[in-house]
Amino acid sequence: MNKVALITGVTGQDGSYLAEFLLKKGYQVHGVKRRSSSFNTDRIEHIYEDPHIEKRNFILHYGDMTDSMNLTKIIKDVEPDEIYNLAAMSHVHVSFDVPEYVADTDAVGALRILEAIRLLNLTDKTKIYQASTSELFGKVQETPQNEKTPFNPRSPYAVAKMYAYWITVNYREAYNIFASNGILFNHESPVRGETFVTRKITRAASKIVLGLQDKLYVGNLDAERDWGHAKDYVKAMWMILQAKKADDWVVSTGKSTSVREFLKLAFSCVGVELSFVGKGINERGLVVSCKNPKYQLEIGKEVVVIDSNYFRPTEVDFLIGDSSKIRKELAWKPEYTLDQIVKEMMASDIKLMQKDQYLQKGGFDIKNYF
Ligand code: NAP
Ligand code: G4F
Repeated sequence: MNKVALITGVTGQDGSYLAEFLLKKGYQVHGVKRRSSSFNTDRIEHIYEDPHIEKRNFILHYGDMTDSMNLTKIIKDVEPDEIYNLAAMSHVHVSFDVPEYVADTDAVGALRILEAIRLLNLTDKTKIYQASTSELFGKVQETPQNEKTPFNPRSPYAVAKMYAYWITVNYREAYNIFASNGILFNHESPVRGETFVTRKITRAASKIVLGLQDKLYVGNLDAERDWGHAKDYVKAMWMILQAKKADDWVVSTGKSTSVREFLKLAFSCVGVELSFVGKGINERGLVVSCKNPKYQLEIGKEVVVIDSNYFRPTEVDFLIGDSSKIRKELAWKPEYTLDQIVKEMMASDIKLMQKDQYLQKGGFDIKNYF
């Protein structure tokens, strides 16, 4: 019998990579997606199976983390061996605008899943992975951060995720559920949400060199993150549920890079060297050289500017993870370097923007005609 997995947040960056990964391993994969007024399934189009196919391995269910009855019914119908709870309002800055919604989705949502497992008497059958985050460390108490580092959350998102973390530990201890937290540091990819800083940069750098955008407005250039690749991190999620016992695990690369450095890396992938001048809110990124004859960028052109609207009321300045536990006990290690991640993201966005450019010049997308 194939194992059965249920993924909440299957339409997101991680959900889509995880679904692909588990299908390759022979799982039957069920995904929860929310109803939206336009298609929200771009990231899973390549693995989508039409409901009319008789024996499907990839099945989608409408659902929402704020609806206990709906989640309980899905879990009752699917009886999964493994649940990956990835659904969340995952944008830290936006969480300051919608704090109550974030608490409902990210905190109580996790409780709803755990409680459904308990009420449906699936405690011995169903393992659960909770998508915890390095944002829990917030204003860090020690460096690097590991499983024992105290939490110090700095946003409504992180506070909600802290509840989800502890309720997962509590259900493990109280009801003996195989419930584990993956405390994942930032992970990126070509399908990263467009408003997270890495993707915002790779999209903008692509548009700027193609002449489709003048400049990029960003916030805190000094922030440093431990950036890995989503593909490596979904593998860790699966490994966490294959461990001998439920536990909590830090997943990270162990290297940290500033937003400023990430910007330089992204532009350098297309032959453009940037230099930063000025301080604080007046800092700017200028073109120093452009080695790629395909792109006509003026030397000295201002391409990065600070906009204080992108600063957060409380910031997480610096994160770097110590993932020795998962490396030692589960033999996980990241395959991708940051250079490879940036190159992959830039290549993908250049391709995407070239298509946009072609369409803007009056070309047509063959897909629209059929
Ligand atoms: P993402 O791309 O933002 O995806 C979030 C997913 O959750 C999407 O499928 C979204 O649906 C769904 N969702 C949001 N609100 C929902 C609701 N009320 N009911 C049902 N589904 C809902 O996030 P990600 O980067 O893949 O991250 C996956 C998980 O890991 C999240 O819980 C995130 O907080 C956590 N995490 C991420 C990172 C990272 O660096 N990526 C690091 C640590 C932890 P739509 O597609 O319809 O919006
Ligand atoms: O890319 P970000 O928005 O990611 P952030 O806040 O680190 O959160 C991501 O990683 C967490 C794991 O640690 C996840 F739990 C969470 O769900 C999400 O996936 O911002 C990264 C840094 C921040 O310090 C931010 O202030 O980049 C800085 N930044 C500077 N300018 C910007 C911008 N961030 C965004 N989104 N947009 C900017 O213009």
